[in-house]
Amino acid sequence: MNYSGMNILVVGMARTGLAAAEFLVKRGARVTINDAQPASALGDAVARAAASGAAVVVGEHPADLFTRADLIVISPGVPMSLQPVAEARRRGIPVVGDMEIAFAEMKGRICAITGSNGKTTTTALTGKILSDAGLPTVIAGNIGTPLIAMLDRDSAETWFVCEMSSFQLEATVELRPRIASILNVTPDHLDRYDTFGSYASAKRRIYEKQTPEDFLVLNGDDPLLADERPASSLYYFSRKMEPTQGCFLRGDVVALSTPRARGTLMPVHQIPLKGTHNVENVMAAALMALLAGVEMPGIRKSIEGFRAVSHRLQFVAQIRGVDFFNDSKATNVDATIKALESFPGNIIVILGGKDKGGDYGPLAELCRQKVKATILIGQAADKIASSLAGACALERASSLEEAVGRGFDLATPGDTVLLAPACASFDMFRDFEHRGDVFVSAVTRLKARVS
Ligand code: UMA
Repeated sequence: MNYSGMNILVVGMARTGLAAAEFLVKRGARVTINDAQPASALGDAVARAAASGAAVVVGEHPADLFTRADLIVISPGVPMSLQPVAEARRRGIPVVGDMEIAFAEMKGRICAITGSNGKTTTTALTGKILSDAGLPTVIAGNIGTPLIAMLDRDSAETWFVCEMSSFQLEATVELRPRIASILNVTPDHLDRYDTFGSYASAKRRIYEKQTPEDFLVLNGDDPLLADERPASSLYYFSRKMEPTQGCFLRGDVVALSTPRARGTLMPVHQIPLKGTHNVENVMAAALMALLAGVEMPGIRKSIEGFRAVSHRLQFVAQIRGVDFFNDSKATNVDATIKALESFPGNIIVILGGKDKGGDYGPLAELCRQKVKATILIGQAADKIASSLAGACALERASSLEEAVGRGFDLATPGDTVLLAPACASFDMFRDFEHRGDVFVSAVTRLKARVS
């Protein structure tokens, strides 16, 4: 694509916007980067944007900036429904995300992973298997690094293992992953989508441009994914059935049935990650790695050497017999259900944060069975309290640090204090990583104090 002389507006001045602006300026475009926040709230971003050679407009989204652009590059955190974006689209101005620009430029191949939960772990694991096997591998996307920032490592042999959120997928047009996977689709981000159906449709974009030479890996146990009809070659992973082509559980072993490999991959107990949802993540990663050309022994060895990604059911410390786990990435109800299911019982769970329009009711039965007490934080506390009334003891804390201390007071040896909030973090923290870091520091300080 020739961007030379094009008038391009980049919306959002954080990781994605800055990387996109730098990339497009280097290719000769006339770039304006725009953010709703004032310069005082944007820190170093303004200086970095200015240094890239882009014109910088902050503090508002002026309508004419959008309608004068030849192309708009939107950051994932900026909704397509934002009025000036919607108006530009109505006038036929293309609006795309950084992944679309990166894809158009790329010589290598994309292995794209989406889903409501498990994407980061599966992306990190798939990337590790490919890279351990000696394939040139880049891990990027929603996991933290914009794809467009990684093109300096592009070659015809490169695999870009890319975590893709629904926000990123809805801003794609021609993006065509060589391998794509949808891990699961459960309610999330209902503050940004009108309906669950429109959220699910965004996820499906991951395979809509695929052709028969591409591969799609789906969760065979997810009823929402039962009737997909891709043009690409379809593989399933499942804990409940044996697909004719895919990865599945046979007794307590993970097994494969594909044209390239058939038989036992590994016993489940050798998977070094907690929770049945992680067995699914491992199955998806194993299939994708196989499709990328890695052999079974290499896949097994890489899985055995894999450790939990930070903020995903991450063991933090044991204090006087009480285990502390950080699952700050449990930003929706389904992720919290999976976290609770990973422990036998005696859990003190910290829930709450910024509500995303979901229903907390599905947590009640698990709380009744496994949870000794729930400590509520953040804006969603009242809504969660009314959904969980009668299911378990409910307490409130005004900060995460206070919740950690209260959790420890309520616990006896053998219990687990689990941060798995079922909410976004933005009411009290910068993002879920910041929330997890605050939790880890509070636990570390508590440990130093009591030991
Ligand atoms: N902004 C506006 N106008 C708006 C909304 C936001 O100007 O109407 C500005 C904000 O003021 C801010 C900037 O946009 O300065 C933020 O943009 P961004 O949220 O897209 O931030 P990035 O740093 O570019 O991060 C994005 C992803 N963020 C989101 O999807 C919210 C990161 O995913 C991703 O790692 C990164 O691109 C690189 O690909 C984070 C995330 O929370 C981890 N993802 C959600 C999730 O996992 O649930 C989808």
